[in-house]
Amino acid sequence: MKLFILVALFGLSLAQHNPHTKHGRTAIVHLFEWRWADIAAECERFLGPNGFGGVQISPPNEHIVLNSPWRPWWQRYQPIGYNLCSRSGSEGELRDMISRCNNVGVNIYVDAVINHMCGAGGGEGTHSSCGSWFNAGSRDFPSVPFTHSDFNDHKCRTGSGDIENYGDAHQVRDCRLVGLLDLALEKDYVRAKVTDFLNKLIDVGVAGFRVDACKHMWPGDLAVIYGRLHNLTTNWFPGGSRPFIFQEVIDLGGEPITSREYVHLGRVTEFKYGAKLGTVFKKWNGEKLFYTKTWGEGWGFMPNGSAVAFVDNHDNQRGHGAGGASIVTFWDSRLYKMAVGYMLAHPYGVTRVMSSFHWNRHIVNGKDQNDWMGPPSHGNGSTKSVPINPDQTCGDGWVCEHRWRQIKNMVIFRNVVNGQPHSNWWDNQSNQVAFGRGNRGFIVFNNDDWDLDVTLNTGMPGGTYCDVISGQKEGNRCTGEQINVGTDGWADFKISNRDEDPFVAIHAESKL
Ligand SMILES: *[C@@H]1O[C@H](CO)[C@@H](O)[C@H](O)[C@H]1NC(C)=O
Ligand SMILES: *[C@@H]1O[C@H](CO)[C@@H](O)[C@H](O)[C@H]1NC(C)=O
Ligand SMILES: *[C@@H]1O[C@H](CO)[C@@H](O)[C@H](O)[C@H]1NC(C)=O
Ligand SMILES: CC(=O)N[C@H]1CO[C@H](CO)[C@@H](O)[C@@H]1O
Repeated sequence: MKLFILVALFGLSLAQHNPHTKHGRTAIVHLFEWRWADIAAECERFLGPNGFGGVQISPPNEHIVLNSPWRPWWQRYQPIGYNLCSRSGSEGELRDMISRCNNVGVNIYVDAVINHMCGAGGGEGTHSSCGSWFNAGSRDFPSVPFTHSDFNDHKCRTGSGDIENYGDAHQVRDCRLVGLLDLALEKDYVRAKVTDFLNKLIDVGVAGFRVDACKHMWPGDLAVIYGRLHNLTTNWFPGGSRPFIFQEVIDLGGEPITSREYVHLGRVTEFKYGAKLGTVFKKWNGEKLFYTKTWGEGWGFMPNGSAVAFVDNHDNQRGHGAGGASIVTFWDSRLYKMAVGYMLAHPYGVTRVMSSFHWNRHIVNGKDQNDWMGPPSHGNGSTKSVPINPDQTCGDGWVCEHRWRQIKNMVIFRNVVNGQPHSNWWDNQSNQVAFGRGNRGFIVFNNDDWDLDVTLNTGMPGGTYCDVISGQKEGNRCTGEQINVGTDGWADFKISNRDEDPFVAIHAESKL
């Protein structure tokens, strides 16, 4: 009987590891701070047609609105309540986006901020995205409603009421994260309010949640909340589908709280992945690309079935969160394309691609003075929409890494090779490596300071393939370099270290 219950619980939570992507799609994109109307259009015109499996959206619920600094991106990580009007648009626009994306096979994952409300110094008034009144000082949020007894102030044992020591798991979970009012998630009332909010989104059609700040919540409280979530709506998902849960737990080692405490509840964001991959591509600490022969669990990452992998996220691309200067971002576009290409070619984890906005980066003594800057906005503070240029790039300060040819084509590569093993590894004991995915795809990197000129076993059927990095297959022609694979599967590769993109990738659907 006990064994039966254990098996049932295990099965239930494992279900929360499944992203429910459709049509064999394998990558998620974070459209950071995009407006709902733009995401809906992007699903239809770009993400669906190019095989993206889903979008992580910015928090959709009511948040604080700040003037100083002016409308920072992090105001959306300061909830005022669970009404669904935000900087990205109204509830109507949110609902319209969710159904239009679902209709083209692109899932929506909501960034769920449930650890806390706004900062203790958030003041009193109606400076919130739906205009609800609140008083941070007296812990009063009538639009939920939450009052002072719904917060952990009495439970925290530090002098300041904030987390002072990350070595103390009780502080990390019971005190305020950088002053943010910490919700008492052990209270049934608070759990019910949070669950109602998440269930409303599930019923509208979202496929799951990126759960913010999980390190700061007790796994037992999260287990209860997740356990009360509805199944996904059968309008778009098979009956009995559990929401996909991926939890933000920053664990680079050295702290008492580890990602292991959360992996049974859902997937967890693997922060070691981008920190290490950045170090390797930057060749810091004597790292070489050939050491990645054992990439994945062999590098001490969490089990494959538990991980969400990413090169950078909205925090660590601007020095917040974890990973520091080793993180590669769009600011180092040449290395970034290679690192994202490597991630998408490699079988580890559910992969998430970042899509950013530009800001006026201004680094003084290693710290970006403008790390707070919000998305491209009009003078009245409203977020600009994303214009698409004739060459398919984005305008008005939206970077749209996911539209870069090399990254978009590697998302397609990952779908084409899905389920195939990591195979035919080659390296030069330095920074030139190659590997395949069964007989469906092959990729070669030259991150050395000299040319690569080698003949390699690709494991692919003979024929002429179009390199999807220097170009792509359009109709029956190739806009980039062509690679001839012999009937024995071997092919010559030449990659100059001075190439704009010193890597080459071919796959079954890029065959001419
Ligand atoms: C989800 O679906 C499963 C399988 O159909 C069912 O047993 C379970 O009760 C459902 N859960 C909820 C919360 O509806
Ligand atoms: C790891 O998980 C991914 C995604 O769930 C899967 O496609 C892949 O085959 C797995 N890789 C390995 C090495 O088991
Ligand atoms: C803000 O300004 C933009 C551009 O002028 C305009 O389209 C938008 O409606 C304005 N929003 C509000 C809330 O006034
Ligand atoms: C250590 C090293 O650099 N080994 C080889 C790397 O690859 C090139 C050819 O691509 C060789 O010439 C190097 O000897």
